[in-house]
Amino acid sequence: MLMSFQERLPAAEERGTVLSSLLLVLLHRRREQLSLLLRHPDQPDNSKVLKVAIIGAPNAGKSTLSNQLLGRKVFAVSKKVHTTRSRSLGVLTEDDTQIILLDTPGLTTPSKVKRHHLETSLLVDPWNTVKEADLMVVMVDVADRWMCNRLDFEVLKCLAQHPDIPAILVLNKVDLVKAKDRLLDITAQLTCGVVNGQRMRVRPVIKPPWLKALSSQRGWPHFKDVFMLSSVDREDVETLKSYFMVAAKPGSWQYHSGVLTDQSPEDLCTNIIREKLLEYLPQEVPYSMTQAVEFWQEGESGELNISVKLYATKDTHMKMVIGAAGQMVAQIAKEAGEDLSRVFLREVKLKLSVKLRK
Ligand SMILES: Nc1nc2c(ncn2[C@@H]2O[C@H](COP(=O)(O)OP(=O)(O)OP(=O)(O)O)[C@@H](O)[C@H]2O)c(=O)[nH]1
Ligand SMILES: [Mg+2]
Repeated sequence: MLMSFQERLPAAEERGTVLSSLLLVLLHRRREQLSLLLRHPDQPDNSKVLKVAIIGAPNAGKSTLSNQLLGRKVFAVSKKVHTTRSRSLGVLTEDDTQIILLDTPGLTTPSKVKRHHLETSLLVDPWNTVKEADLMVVMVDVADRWMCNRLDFEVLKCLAQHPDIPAILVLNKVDLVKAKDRLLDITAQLTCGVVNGQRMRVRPVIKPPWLKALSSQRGWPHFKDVFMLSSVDREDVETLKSYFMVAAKPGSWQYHSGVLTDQSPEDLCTNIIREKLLEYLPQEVPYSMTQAVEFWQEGESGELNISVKLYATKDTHMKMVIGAAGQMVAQIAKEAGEDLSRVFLREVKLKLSVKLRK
């Protein structure tokens, strides 16, 4: 089925984008997706590749950046922490170059793993997959006053454990910072004033003496480059994308150009629904919800009919998800369905039902 579809494609040069979009449409069965993931990469002779791991604190904007780089929303994004629960990858194939983006969950603590129902593997080795990367992107939310003045210990540990992998610093959400000169102070602190082996020529950051004592643990003096950007700004994202394209080295592609992500269609669906639950439900409520895909079928005119059951652990939570006269669950189904239509490039009719399961 995939083969005959590919043969009908009009122009070879459009393959990257067209194929990735269209083949994803067909990926409504895990078996088909696996066959695509396992298919031999269709690389040109002069193929180049770069595997980029994006790490950072929860909510830094890692998934937003990944989506923007891919040009499609394949990762869930929300204003709440721990939107991403497990590492997944996005594949950007353009011309002769393949960029593999590893979107990782934000670092966490044992108490949060329990509270937010996260995978415990995140604690053992939060960024296990980083070791496969050719480039590490450390992302920091500059609008978060608590997080932006020092690199998190887990981030520093990760950098120290992989000294041979080049790392760059990305200061994200610059649109939210009014006094732009603050960005230079933040850069000086997070890089210990050294970028690519060169001491930065910025005005010194004046720190109280007690802060100076901690200075050796605050930043990382081995970043190759620093980017200050807003993941929601197309132009900024293009600049970073060009940097990746230039950094790519001759090597074999890992995936067929039709692959956009390694998430299964079902996972894409439940992650997008989770995103809406995180956006709409208060505090800890969405973290305790679970989901089961009950029905997944292609209709006669090509539309996807999907039915998902949402399980709440408390009666009060269930009432919140349903909302007055069922308005909340209807809104979530509508928005998630619209997002999924954009992901699968076809109409998606999403039905959600809510059940209590203690
Ligand atoms: N204003 C602004 N908001 C941003 C920017 N980048 C991301 N955001 C917002 O920040 C929030 C968190 O974004 P995510 O992409 O989910 O962050 P994450 O790092 O993947 O978070 P986890 O998966 O929880 O670790 C969302 O509400 C985004 O819309 C940016 O450049 N500017
Ligand atoms: Mg994320």
